[in-house]
Amino acid sequence: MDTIATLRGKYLEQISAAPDADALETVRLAALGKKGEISLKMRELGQMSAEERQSAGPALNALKTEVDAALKARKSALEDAALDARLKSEWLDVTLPGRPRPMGTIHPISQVMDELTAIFADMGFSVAEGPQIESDWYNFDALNIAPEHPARQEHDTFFMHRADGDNRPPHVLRTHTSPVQIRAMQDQGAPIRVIAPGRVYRMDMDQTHTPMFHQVEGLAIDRDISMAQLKWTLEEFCRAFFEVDEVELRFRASHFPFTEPSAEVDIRCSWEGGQLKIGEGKDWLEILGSGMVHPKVLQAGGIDPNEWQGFAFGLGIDRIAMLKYGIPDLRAFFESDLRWLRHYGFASLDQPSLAAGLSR
Ligand code: 2NM
Repeated sequence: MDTIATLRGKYLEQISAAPDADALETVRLAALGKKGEISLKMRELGQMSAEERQSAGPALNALKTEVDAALKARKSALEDAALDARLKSEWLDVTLPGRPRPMGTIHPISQVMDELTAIFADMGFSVAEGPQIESDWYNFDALNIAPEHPARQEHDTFFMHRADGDNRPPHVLRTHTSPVQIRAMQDQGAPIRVIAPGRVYRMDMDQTHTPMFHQVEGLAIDRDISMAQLKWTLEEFCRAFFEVDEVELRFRASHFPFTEPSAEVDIRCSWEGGQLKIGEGKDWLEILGSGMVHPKVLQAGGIDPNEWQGFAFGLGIDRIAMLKYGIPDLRAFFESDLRWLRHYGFASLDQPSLAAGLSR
């Protein structure tokens, strides 16, 4: 049997040489485990004479305490070393620049729609939406567009296919957002103030026309609404949209089936060096159509024309987007060319609000 001094030397050396927690545990079991060498020695105390026990007891106890302490110290030294190693291998340089990620942009048409909506919302208009495939009643009849009107002929409007023998009137791709206004009148009644922005379709394709384009129409019905309020509303809109202090509008008599009287509206501008300036100059730019809603159209919307009257207007979103942001070619709007979208697109976190100012 080893002496206490031998045991002490052996285990303290094994403890300090243990390379990791597993090895250290093996040493602990060999020394202090249930069948460990020191534990067995302590059990032998019972068979000793009182004299022997008096010298061996305290010595063994001291040995046990010392080995125990050495195990604990080694354990914490190994843990410290492991943590140091992790910190060395897992460090992170938080000063490195971020990796750039490709970012999408807001399409100019979406941007302009959001701008329009913010401006008209501020004037008390809500937004209405409706189907892009319409019955010909909502798209034409309700708007006082007679069956013989050129817009109802095959070459202007996209008609949906009907099965042979199905003689119901055809559905069409809406040619304007006016059917949304009819639906809004039917749903909400009078008084009403709505705008209807969205896609419309006409069979037209050249330098300045695409078969799908975007329109916003406005409608305000009340007991005593006149062209005076129409004029103020449109001036206020143009001032906010083009971000100029003064605008001048010119109303030219015109004709639409759904309004009476009707007016086309021009805005004063100048073109100098290819640069458009709104609100000053000698030129006029046609920007929208408008008028007082025809009594038959009010009737189609379920509103009594003897009690109510109001104005309506319509303008092309694509065109005013081109004017405001200097975009030269209409067709590029719908080509999904990423270079074009990055150039003319808007940052997604830079959305229009009247408080922030409308432009970037
Ligand atoms: C325009 C010109 C004039 C218009 C009419 C209506 C409705 F449904 F309320 F009668 N909405 N929009 C209208 C009037 C549209 O676009 C050039």
